Amino acid sequence: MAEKVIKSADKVAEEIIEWAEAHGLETAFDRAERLKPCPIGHSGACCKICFMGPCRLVGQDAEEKAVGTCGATLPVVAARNFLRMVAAGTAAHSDHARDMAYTLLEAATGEAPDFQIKDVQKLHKLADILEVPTEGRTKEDIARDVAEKLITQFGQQKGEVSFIKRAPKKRQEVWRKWGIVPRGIDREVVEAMHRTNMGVDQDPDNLLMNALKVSLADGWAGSMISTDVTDILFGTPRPRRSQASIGILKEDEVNVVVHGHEPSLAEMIVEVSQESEIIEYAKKNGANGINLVGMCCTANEVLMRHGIPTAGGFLNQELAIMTGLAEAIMVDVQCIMPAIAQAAKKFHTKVITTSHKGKMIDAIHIQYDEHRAKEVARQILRLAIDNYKNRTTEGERVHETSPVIAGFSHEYIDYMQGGRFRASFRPLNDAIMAGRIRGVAGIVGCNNPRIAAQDSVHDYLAIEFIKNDVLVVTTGCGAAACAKAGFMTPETALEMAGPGLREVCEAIGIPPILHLGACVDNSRILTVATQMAEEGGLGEDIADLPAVGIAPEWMSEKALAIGCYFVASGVYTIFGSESPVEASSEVKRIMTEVWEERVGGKLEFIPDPEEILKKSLEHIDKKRDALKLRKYEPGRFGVERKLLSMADRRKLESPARPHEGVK
Ligand code: NFS
Repeated sequence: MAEKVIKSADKVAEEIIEWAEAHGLETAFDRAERLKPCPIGHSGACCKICFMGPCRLVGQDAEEKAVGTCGATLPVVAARNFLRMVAAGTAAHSDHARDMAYTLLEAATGEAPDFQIKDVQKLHKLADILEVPTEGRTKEDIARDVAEKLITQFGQQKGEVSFIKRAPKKRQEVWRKWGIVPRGIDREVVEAMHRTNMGVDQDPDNLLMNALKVSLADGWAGSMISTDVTDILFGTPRPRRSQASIGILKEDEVNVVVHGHEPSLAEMIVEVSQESEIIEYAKKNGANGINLVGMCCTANEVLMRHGIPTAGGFLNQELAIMTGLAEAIMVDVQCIMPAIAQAAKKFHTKVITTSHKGKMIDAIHIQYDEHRAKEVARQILRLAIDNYKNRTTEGERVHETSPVIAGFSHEYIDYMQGGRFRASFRPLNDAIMAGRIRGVAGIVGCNNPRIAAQDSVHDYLAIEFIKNDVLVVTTGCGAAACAKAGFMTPETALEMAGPGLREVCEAIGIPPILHLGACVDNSRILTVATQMAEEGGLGEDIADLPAVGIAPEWMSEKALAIGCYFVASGVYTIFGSESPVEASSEVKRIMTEVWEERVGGKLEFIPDPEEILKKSLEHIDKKRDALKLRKYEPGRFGVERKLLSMADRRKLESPARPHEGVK
C-alpha cells in the first residue's frame, strides 16, 4: 500500500482535506498534484512579453546560446520576468495602501463618518516624519494634512519617497549610491512595466537593480503607509489572546469569514456585529449569535487589533467552506481563490465580493463604500444571518483550536522593554550582544500546495530557530501557521526555546515567536530592525544585524516584492522552493554575489528546509563575528530546561516534518 501523503501540518485542515477526498471534492492540493507546473515558465525561461512569442529559451547551453525572436537572451528574459513579478507585488501592497490613505483623508474631513482617528499618538509620530505641524491643531486637521501628504507619495515624480529617511543613515547612502531610492510609488511600478516591455531594458543587471528599487517603493513606502494609516484609524496593536484554526467555526452561531487584505470593511463588520439589533436578528433566526472569523491577512489585521480568531491562511479558504458551517465568506482583494465560489456551490455558503477591483463569477457582489461603511457591513451580516437556516448536515465539522497571542507592534515591543517613558531596544540589543539571543529570524509569506505539507516548513523553522536561541518575528500566513500549531503563547513556545532566549523573553515578557501582523506589516520588521541598528552595539545598519529573512512556502508576487526590499535593506533572504529564475545562472549570480556586494543582502532559493536552517544560522554567526560579539554557545545561559512528559512534547511538536508529505 502506498504511504499516506500528509498534505497539511494543520491537523484540522488535514482532516477536512481527507474528508473532501473521500467525498469527491477537489481542493488546491488536488489541483496542484494534477497540474504540474510548466518547467519552462517555472524556471523563468519563457518570454511572453510580445506576440512574436512566447519564446521558450531551452536546450543545451541555453544560457549562452538561446535567444528569442528579438534576440533576447535567457538572463534578460529571466530578469525581466522577475522584475515584472516584483512590480506586481509592489502594486498590490501599494494600491491597498492608497485606499487606506484615502480612508484616512475622508475620516478626517467627515466624508467617511463611520471612521475615526483612534491612535492620536501614532498620528503625531507620522506628522512629525512628514513635517506636518501639530501645535494647537485638531486631530482631524492633522490627519487631513498627513493623508494628503501620503497620497502625494503615490504620484510623486521626482525626489525621494518620504519614509526613506526612516532607514538608518548608512542604508540611505547605499541606496543613493546605487540610484535605487524610489521617487514615487506609482512612478516606479510604471517604469518597471515600461522597462520590461519589448525592446527596452536588455541588461539583466540593470533590470535586477530596478527590481530592488521598485521593491523599496513597497517596503519603505506602500506597505509602510498601509501599516501606519491602519494603526491610526483602528489602533496600534497590542497583545491579545485568541484562537486559531478552522475549528473555530461554531455549530450554533452564524459564522462569517472575513477574507482578503484591506481591513476597512472588516473593521466595520467587527463593530456592527456587536450591535444589539444585529445580534437579536441572528437570534430571531435561530442562532445563538454571530461568530466572526478571519482568513489570510484580513485575519491578521482583526486578530492583532480585536482578538478575532483566525481560521488560517491562504490554503484554508476552500477548507473553511467544506465544514458546511460558514454562512458567508466576505472577500475584498488579494489571495482570494476563485475556487471558493465553486466550492461554495456544494454547500450553503454565500461568497460575497466587495471591491470593484475583485469580482468573481458565481459570487454575490455587494460594493463596499467607505461613505456608508457600516450600512454595507450590516447588509452583509444580514445576508449571512438569513442564510443560517440553509445549513445542511453536509461538511466536515472539526472543533479543535489552538490558543494564540498576537498583536506585537513595533510600539509595543518598544514599550515592553522599558515602559512608556523609558521605551528602548536596549534589553534586546544587550541580549544579542551577550549571546543570550543568537540573532533574529523573520519568517514570513504564504502557503503553497507545491511546497511540502502546508505549514510544515514554517513550523519546522520557527521551532528550530527558537531552540537555537534565535528570536522569531513572523507575519502573514507564516504567522497563521505558527498560531494554528499552538506555538504562539508564551507557555508553549517558551518550553521549546533555548535557555538564553527563554530567559530574555521571560524577563521582557514576550513570547519567543512574535506575531507582527499582516504581510504589509513586514514594514514593522523594517522599523524594528532600524531601531535595533540605531540603538547601538549591533553596528550602524540593518545589514550589520545578525538576522535573516525567510519566506519558506511562498507563492505570491507580493512575497517576491517583500523579499527584494529585505535584500535592498541589507538582509540575507531565503525563499523555499525552486527559484523562479532557475534557468539563468547569470541572474542567480547577480541576485547573490552582485547584490550582496552592493547592498549587503542577497536572495537565494533553497528547497530543503534543513539547508535553510543551516545557512541561516551560519549567516547569523558570521554577522556576530563581524560585529566582534561574544561567540554564541548553546546552553551557556539560562536555567536547565524543565523536562516535558512525552504527552506534553507530542502536543508541542508540529504534526509533520517538512520532508514528510512532499509530493
Ligand atoms: Ni502575504 Fe496575505 Fe498569505 Fe501570501 Fe497571501 S494572505 S499578503 S501573499 S498567501 S502570506
